[in-house]
Amino acid sequence: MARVLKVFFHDACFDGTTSAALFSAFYRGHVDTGVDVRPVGMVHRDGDPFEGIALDADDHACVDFRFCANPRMRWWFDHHPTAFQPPALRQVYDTEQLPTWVFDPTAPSCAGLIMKALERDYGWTPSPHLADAVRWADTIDAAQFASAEAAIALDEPAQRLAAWLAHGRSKLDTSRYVEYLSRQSLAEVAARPELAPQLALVEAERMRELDAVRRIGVWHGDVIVFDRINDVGARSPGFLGYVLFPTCLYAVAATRAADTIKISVGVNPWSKGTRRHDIGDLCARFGGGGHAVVGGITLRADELTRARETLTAIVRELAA
Ligand SMILES: [Mn+2]
Repeated sequence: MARVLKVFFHDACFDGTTSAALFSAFYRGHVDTGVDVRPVGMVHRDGDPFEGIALDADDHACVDFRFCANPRMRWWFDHHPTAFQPPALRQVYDTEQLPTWVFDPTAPSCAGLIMKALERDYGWTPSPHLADAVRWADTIDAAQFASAEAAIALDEPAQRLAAWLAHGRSKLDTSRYVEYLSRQSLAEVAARPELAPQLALVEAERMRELDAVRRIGVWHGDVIVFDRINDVGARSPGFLGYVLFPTCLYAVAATRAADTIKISVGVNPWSKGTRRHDIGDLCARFGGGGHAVVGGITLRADELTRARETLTAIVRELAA
């Protein structure tokens, strides 16, 4: 029987899935060629996101997602400043100093952090197609685009796949996507029959979405707010918000899916204004997390009142 590796990754995220694909390829290439890799998508939520998650494989890794103090989580890589929740978990990381736990909040992407760490510690370098995906993870996760228009372009396979991931497909889909990406280039994965039709839909939806987002934006000072809580299944506008409302400093979106309500907060990367808040800290105070310039809070779908209060409180703080 093949040994099983579970790789927990930040779901619905280009960096998270690229990190998982990269680590899977490393494990197959360097640790155990016959390993059976099972990618598991994770979402940020209030409390311990690992509660009820079985660490029942032969080996476990967690990438681009919160620190898990369970010693069975042998591998951990992250770059989120809010990785340690509660913050006391930082002591476990500092005390144990496992060489297989790597944290660098200054890394633009987790995939980039993993690539550097694996080369430094194991002399392992990825295939060119994975190195290319890692470069895209750096660009996309750190929003290093020249303009909001460039950020929402769908010309490159990486950008079409990132848009598809942001649309929040099922966990089964992202797990399979990670498996594909660990073996094929972004262009090859995007052309797969399981994915190509979905990517075409993403492009068609883009035009309709621009119209919808233009209609629902509401200003609070220099904060643009997209409240889509009553429109179940509607998505966070992401960079579309900055294309349509280029003078905003902050964008806040509230969205609801079948089982979750999500509040996303971002600083306009192309704003001439000066950021007044640490978004990750702000979101962490409401049970979420993130980076200095982007973060979010995920609540259960039945926490409607709490979601509304959280949205109001966050907008008030940002606009003040
Ligand atoms: Mn990331």
